[in-house]
Amino acid sequence: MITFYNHLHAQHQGKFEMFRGELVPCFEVPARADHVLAELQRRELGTVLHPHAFDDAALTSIHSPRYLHFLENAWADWVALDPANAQRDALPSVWPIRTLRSDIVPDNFAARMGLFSYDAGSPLTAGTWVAARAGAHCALSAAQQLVQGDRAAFALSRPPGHHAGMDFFGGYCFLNNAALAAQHLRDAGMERVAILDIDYHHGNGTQAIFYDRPDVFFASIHGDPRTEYPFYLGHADETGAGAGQGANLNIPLPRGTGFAQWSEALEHALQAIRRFGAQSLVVSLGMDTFEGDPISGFTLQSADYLQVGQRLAAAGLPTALVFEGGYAVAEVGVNAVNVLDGFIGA
Ligand code: OKP
Ligand code: ZN
Repeated sequence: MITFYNHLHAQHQGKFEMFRGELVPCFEVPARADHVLAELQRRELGTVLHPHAFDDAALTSIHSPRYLHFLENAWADWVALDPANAQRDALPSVWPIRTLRSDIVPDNFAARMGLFSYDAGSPLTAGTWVAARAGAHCALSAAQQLVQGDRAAFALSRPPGHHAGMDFFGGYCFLNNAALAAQHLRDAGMERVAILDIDYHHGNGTQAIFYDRPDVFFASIHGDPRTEYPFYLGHADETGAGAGQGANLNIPLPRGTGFAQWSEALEHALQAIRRFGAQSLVVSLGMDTFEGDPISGFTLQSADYLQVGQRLAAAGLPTALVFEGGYAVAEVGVNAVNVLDGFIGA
């Protein structure tokens, strides 16, 4: 299995995120991807390649032009406010919630940050655009590999993507890598594509992007949004809208859920994907279902991920695996590579 990796991911390196009224060190750090890379190389699990080149137009298949324009220029705009800003990350602090207008892009930078985001946990840094774009290219490259006939490919990208919507960032995510991969498969002629999101957190961005579409099935297994981030989406009654009715499946599970219950949910989701008749599969591969994850609540063990990989492979579809969360930094390499190992061995 080919892995696409670009060292530019490390250009996105947030310092602090807002948590319980305090700025705390970011959980989403460059070392996460580097541990996965090191473990891949240690086990000699396939080739690691630099992603193919894509032009920025590839990003507009999912994201709005005004959002991409904002993201590309955000750091320069932030530093233009005050040269001292070069030493600190940008965080939003005001948002156009219900009754406020989101159709006018404000001239004020802080107001623009709020228009295009939904939380204060996702610092925008000097290298965010460069890193996120390189990550998106990894996901597009993995999808392209399936188009060329490969059974599977892995996008080892960060920052993650599944919380990013058509025109907003949040939850450490800026560009929706899994959505871009799925759309690339559609554009290459695969008529029905499925996305399976097994990150601990609901992939609200991905769901929203495809919610009214019948051609991309979205299934997600995640911590119940009544208590878990991102809180405002991911309930079981969200089944799609309009032409997309029936093409969205949410399986929320309570904090404390272990592998036995979780893997039943996985079988349920894979069955739904089979019934949908998907021709290829994109997996939002979050490793924060691990028992030792510092911000999550499931209790999967490292060895369980071998089985996860086997079950994903058993679906029998060309599969692009896209790295998402996983914040137990010391273990994230072993856990992610166990999924790949299980997949390859199946
Ligand atoms: C991104 B991905 C922790 C609060 C939670 C947002 C979590 C985003 C997870 N202090 N902040 O789905 O792994
Ligand atoms: Zn997550």
